[in-house]
Amino acid sequence: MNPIDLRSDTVTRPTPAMRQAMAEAEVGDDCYGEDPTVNRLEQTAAEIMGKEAALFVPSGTMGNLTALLTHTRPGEALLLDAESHIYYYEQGGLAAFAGLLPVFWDTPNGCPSPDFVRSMLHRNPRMYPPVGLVALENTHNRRGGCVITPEEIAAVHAVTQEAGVPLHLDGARIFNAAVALGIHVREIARHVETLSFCLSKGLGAPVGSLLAGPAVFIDRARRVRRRLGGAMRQAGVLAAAGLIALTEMPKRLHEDHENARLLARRLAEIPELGVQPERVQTNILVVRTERLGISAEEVAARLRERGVLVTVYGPTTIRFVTHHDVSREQVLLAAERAVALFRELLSSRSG
Ligand code: TLP
Repeated sequence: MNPIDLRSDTVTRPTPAMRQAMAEAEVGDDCYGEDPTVNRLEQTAAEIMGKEAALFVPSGTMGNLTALLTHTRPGEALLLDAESHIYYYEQGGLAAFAGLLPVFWDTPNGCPSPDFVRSMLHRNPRMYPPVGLVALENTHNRRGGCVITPEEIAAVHAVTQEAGVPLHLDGARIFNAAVALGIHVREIARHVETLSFCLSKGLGAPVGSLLAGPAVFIDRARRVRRRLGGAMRQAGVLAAAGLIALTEMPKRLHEDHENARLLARRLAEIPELGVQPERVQTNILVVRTERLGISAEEVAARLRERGVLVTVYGPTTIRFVTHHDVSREQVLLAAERAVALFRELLSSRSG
């Protein structure tokens, strides 16, 4: 019996259409700018995001790191959310490679107040390192896939623009945000100078992310990507899958959101978990496990024994993510198994 894999939307396999497009892709050496499929992917991505240009990179991590290195200089401060992916999960690249000092806000949906940003951008330069970049994340991974609205981003952008500091968006799941808000991704992207976004998460491509922004920025980012070893050759085989991800897959993301909400409703039958289904906006559900009486690691191990895979997100939190490769039936089955396990754990505690 195959386990129901809810660890991440990164676990999806390429669809048959993607595999066929990969097999048939027209390719060339992208370091000479001669891969027609990569060029088409970059142009399509730029158009969709309403930016002048885009750059194909192997991962979301490299997209973010390339943005940091292109926008900033060592010793500057990077202003970002305390729970952001750039800080938590990118192996300290901001410090190790970009020499940046992280300075945080900490808000429920990961979006700072414009006043806070203004105060940080106008600190005494004789005392504090200058802020070289402000970075947002939408949807927000560690905060449970929540969404920031274009209005919230625009309010922050007004402040960063006034101070002449660029605003970058880690939009790994920007399509999930747009679907949840019922708007075009461009409506989100227009309020930031640059953004990275992933083809390999909810959109189902096997590999690849894009960094989009002004043409002069992308020219410089292309050299940074090369420095990082991220310049590829006949990458059209990957871009071919990416084009399908970008153009075909966003329209089904609402199914993942509905499934996550369904899962949350089932788990909410156990009040000890504190799940609030109405707060599930996209395809991510973070659940607190402290009242189950065992560690999150153990909860994940026990779920695995029952054929449900989740990610441990902290000592007392686990994460479920819905995606293209799990059906509604599988999500309901996973919920049923999880509820049964949690009930057993609670009754053995009270008994
Ligand atoms: N996130 C992964 C893990 O690294 C946690 C996941 O399973 O969710 N930004 C955000 C918001 C992300 O969630 C991720 C991946 C990335 C960037 C990095 O993308 P990759 O894995 O392609 O480097």
